[in-house]
Amino acid sequence: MGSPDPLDFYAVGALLSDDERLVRDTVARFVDREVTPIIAECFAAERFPVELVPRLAELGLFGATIRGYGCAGLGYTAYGLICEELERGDSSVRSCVSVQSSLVMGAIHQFGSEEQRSHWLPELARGAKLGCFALTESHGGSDPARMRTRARRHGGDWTLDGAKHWITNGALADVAVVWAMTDDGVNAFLVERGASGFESRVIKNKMSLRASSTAELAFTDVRVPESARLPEANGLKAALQCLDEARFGIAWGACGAARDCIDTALRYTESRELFGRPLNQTQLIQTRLADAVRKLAGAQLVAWRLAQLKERGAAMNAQVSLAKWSNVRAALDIARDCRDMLGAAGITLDHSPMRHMLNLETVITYEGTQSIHELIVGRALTGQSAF
Ligand code: TGC
Ligand code: FAD
Repeated sequence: MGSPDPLDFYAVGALLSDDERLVRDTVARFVDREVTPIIAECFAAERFPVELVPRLAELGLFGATIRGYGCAGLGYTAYGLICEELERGDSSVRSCVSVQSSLVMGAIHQFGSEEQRSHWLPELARGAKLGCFALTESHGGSDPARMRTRARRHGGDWTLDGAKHWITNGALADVAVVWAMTDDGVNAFLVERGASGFESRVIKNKMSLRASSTAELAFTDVRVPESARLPEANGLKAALQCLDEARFGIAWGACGAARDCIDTALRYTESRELFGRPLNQTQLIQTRLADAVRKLAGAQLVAWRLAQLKERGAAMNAQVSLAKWSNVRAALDIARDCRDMLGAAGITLDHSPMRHMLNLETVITYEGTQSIHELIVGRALTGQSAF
């Protein structure tokens, strides 16, 4: 009979196509060889490993679900697997791919003109350019509808004034997708690095996602042409549609972080001897491991099913929200318990669970906090908006 794989208890891997397995194994090899060996040091040094960007591009991981424009044209399950394997390495690497793919390339692909698509997408796909997605403002990220960044029309041009906060890759990006209020509601603008009046400042001393670069952006009378406005991004709905894509990737990514934590705890408790026997022969450790695997297995099945719905264009916003919040919550709880099973050793960067745990504190906050997703699900259950 044998035993199920602890890291894939219900054999989700067996549901994958040969192509999907190839994607998963290729990204897994990349993570084992190029991310895992350097990531603790990057986390300690608060350094985003920019040297990985060309490799991520070579592997076709930027804009992977987009067809044409030099992108891989993969399905949603493959995109999910990419996110899962990358986040097994570190949430910061998955974050970079989520922002570039779902938020920047996704926005340009879905809401841009053909000229904007042909200009930007191939460059972003081959990693020659990096992008960022600037929606959040310091006075209230959960409520972007009340944004204060303003775009005013002057003949054929626009001027942007305002500030954005907590922007992944904000100080590294060649182009920012900036969401701003106009007289006709929310619009999105492509603002290039170096534009006069556009400044960025890296946010230091983060205790989470330290291997990711996060910045504040300031816009003072930044002049951009009408051709920099995404013509189809009319209203906050467009930004929220981009977020749905990224939230989907996070639901998968969380499974990767959780897998790495459980894998570490399984190996550690096997070799650690206490009270004359290996730790993994104690009842308490076994029930804790079983509980971690229960949470992971549920998260994996939700992620897999959500991908099936997305492939058919049938995934609803509330389903994405439940998956994002529930899977990240599961991964965070798993990471904390695995950290504890390693005792004091678990608080060091020699082992991954605490790094994942700290990262997941950001992951449960960005792209909509747990409370926001609970309220989105609550609205779907009752038909009443509590916002
Ligand atoms: P609301 O009235 O609910 O909606 C406005 C319009 O948008 C539509 N809509 C959606 N469309 C697509 N997908 C969704 N998930 C949608 N949710 C709503 C809605 O139907 C409506 O359309 P219409 O036609 O009627 O105009 O808007 P609201 O102002 O009440 O806000 C709703 C709320 C709170 C759910 C929304 O503001 C929200 O999701 N807040 C959380 C903000 C957030 O997630 N920010 C993320 C910033 S980006 C980021 O964190 C990147 S991290 C990247 C990384 O490093 O990985
Ligand atoms: P707030 O909105 O101030 O929320 C504070 C608390 O209030 C939370 O617990 C929240 O759940 C709770 N709350 C809010 N509303 C309600 C309510 N109605 N009822 C009950 N409780 C409520 N943003 C971008 O635009 N682009 C990025 O690339 C990006 N990258 C990020 C990277 C990092 C490392 C981090 C930490 C954040 C990033 N963000 C980004 C911002 C992120 O999306 C916001 O932090 C998030 O949306 C929450 O906003 P806030 O931090 O202002 O918290």
